[in-house]
Amino acid sequence: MAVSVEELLPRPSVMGVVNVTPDSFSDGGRQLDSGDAVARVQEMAREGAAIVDLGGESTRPGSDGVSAHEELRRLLPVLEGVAGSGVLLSIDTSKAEVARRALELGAVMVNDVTALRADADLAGVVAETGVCLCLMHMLGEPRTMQEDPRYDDVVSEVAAFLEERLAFAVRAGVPEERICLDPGIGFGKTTQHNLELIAGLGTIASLGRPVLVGCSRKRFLARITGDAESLVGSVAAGVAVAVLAYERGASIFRVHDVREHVEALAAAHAFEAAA
Ligand code: HH2
Repeated sequence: MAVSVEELLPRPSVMGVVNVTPDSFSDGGRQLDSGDAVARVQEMAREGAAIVDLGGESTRPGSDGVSAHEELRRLLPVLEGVAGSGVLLSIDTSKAEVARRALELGAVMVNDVTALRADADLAGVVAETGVCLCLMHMLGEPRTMQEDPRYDDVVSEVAAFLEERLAFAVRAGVPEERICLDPGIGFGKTTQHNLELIAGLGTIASLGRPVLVGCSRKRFLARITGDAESLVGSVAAGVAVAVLAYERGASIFRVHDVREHVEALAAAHAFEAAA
C-alpha cells in the first residue's frame, strides 16, 4: 500500500471509533464483546465512515496503560473478524508490537496519541509497511494530563510540536504524504484550550498535512452546554464543533456517532463547494 492520506481519506472523511476496552470514557464496556465490536465496525462503514479506528487501550484522563499482550488479546478477534471485509481500519496504539500485528491483519493506518514518543520501534514499523500515520499532540500523559495544563499560546505551541514530530517521522523514514496531524483535543487541555485550538485550526492546517480532529463526546462539550459533572459530551455539540473545525480546514473527523457526522459534514461540504 502506498497512498497518501489525502487519497485514502479525502476531505471531509469520517473515522468511526470502536474501543475494545473496559474503561473508555465515552462507550466504556459496551463494546468489550468482540462479536459486537465487529458488528459495530461494519455498521459504521454502512453509515458512511471512510475508516474505523480500533483501540485496545483507553487514553481517557486518569487511565493507566495496559501491556501489549493485553492490548492484542482485546484487538485480535476484532481485527480477524473484520479482515477481508473491505472496511478500512486504523489502529489506535502507541506500541510497535501491537501495530505490527494489526498491520499484518490489514490495518492501513497507525494512530499514535504519543506522536512516536512512546515506543522507539513504532516509526520503523510504519515506515516498513508503507501505511498512513496520525501524529497527535498530548501534554503530559493520560494519568495526569488534566491536572492544571498550561500554555502561553496553545495554538502556536501545539503547531510547533506537530511540526517537530512531522520532521521526526520523516527522518525516521515515513513519507510526509502518509502523515496527518491532530491537535489532541482534551489531551492536557482545558475547555478554553480546546476552543482556542478549534478556532486556530488554520495554523495547524498551514503545516501542509491533513488535520484530524477528535472532539466526539469529549467532556469539554458537556462543559460548553452547561453540564459541570458529566464525563461525556453531547452529540449535537460535537457535530457543531466538527462542522466549525471543517470550516477551519480539518479533514478527518474521529467520531462515535458516524451517521450524524457524515450528514452534517456532507452539508458543510456542499455549502463550501457552492459558496
Ligand atoms: N481521542 C481519544 C483516543 N484516541 N486519537 C486521535 N488521533 N485523536 C483523538 O482526539 C483521540 C484519539 C479519546 O477518545 P476515545 O477513544 O473515545 O476514548 P478512550 O481513549 O478512553 O478509549
